[in-house]
Amino acid sequence: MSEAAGIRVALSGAGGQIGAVLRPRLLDAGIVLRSGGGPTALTPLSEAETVTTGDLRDPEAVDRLLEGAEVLVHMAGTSVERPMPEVIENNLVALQAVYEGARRHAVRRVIFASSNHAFGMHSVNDRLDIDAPFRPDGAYGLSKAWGELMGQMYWDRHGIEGVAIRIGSALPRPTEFRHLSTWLGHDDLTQLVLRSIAAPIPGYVAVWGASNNPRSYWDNSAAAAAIGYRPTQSAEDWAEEILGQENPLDPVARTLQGGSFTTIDYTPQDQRPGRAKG
Ligand code: 15L
Repeated sequence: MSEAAGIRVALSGAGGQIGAVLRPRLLDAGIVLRSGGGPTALTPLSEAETVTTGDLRDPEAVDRLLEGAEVLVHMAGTSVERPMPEVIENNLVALQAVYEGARRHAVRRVIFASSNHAFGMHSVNDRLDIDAPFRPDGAYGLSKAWGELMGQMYWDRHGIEGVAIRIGSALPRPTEFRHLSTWLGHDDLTQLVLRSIAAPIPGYVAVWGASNNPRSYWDNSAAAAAIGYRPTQSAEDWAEEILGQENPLDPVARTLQGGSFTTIDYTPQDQRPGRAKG
């Protein structure tokens, strides 16, 4: 059991990759869980879990998910680079529907799955603190920047508390060179979400979603301390193995924090307006 025990939490995106990791772990922590699986019909994992389905652009689906919830953990949406119209529907239109639902149901706090890709065009040589400027690496990253600002706005205008978790690479283990900087282990992910649910916060806060990686691109000291997040996992435990492998990224993607996302539909330097064509 944890300090989050007994809190009524709605989890959107419960049928997704991160949702699947979180469901049993939030239940183990004593949370009373309502899991929204989008189009996927989920089977409750225990008596402490109820399940819903539906497209979150539909206010009735949002109502089913948020009925009785104190906190929403919003993991639903497009989670990879996709064409802008699709990202707008799933990550902007649906997010606003969810926040409006949070107002209707007097949800106290929304935990938003932001992403490192809202900052992906920063150089790998930069170490970003929590106030670093957004530099999205595509439509997906841009939607996460918008989502963070939406969280800030719903706190400022409507008093809904917010935590934006800028998720790095949430994987069972790091498998490639970039992950030595971006990995978020599942134990740390769970701790981060539980702290985001239960910690007292001053309204709206952002935090980097990363483990305790010595090669991290992000300085999480202040933000993590603010919610009492103390990561216990480190990508460095796999460094020897990973450094012996080839880096799968192309030469440009290796230089930018967002990795492979940064060179999707990318204009090379020598083809940009005003640049000499080589
Ligand atoms: C993300 O935000 C994505 O959802 C995930 O698929 C990974 O690409 C991850 O970031 C990452 O940067 O490794």
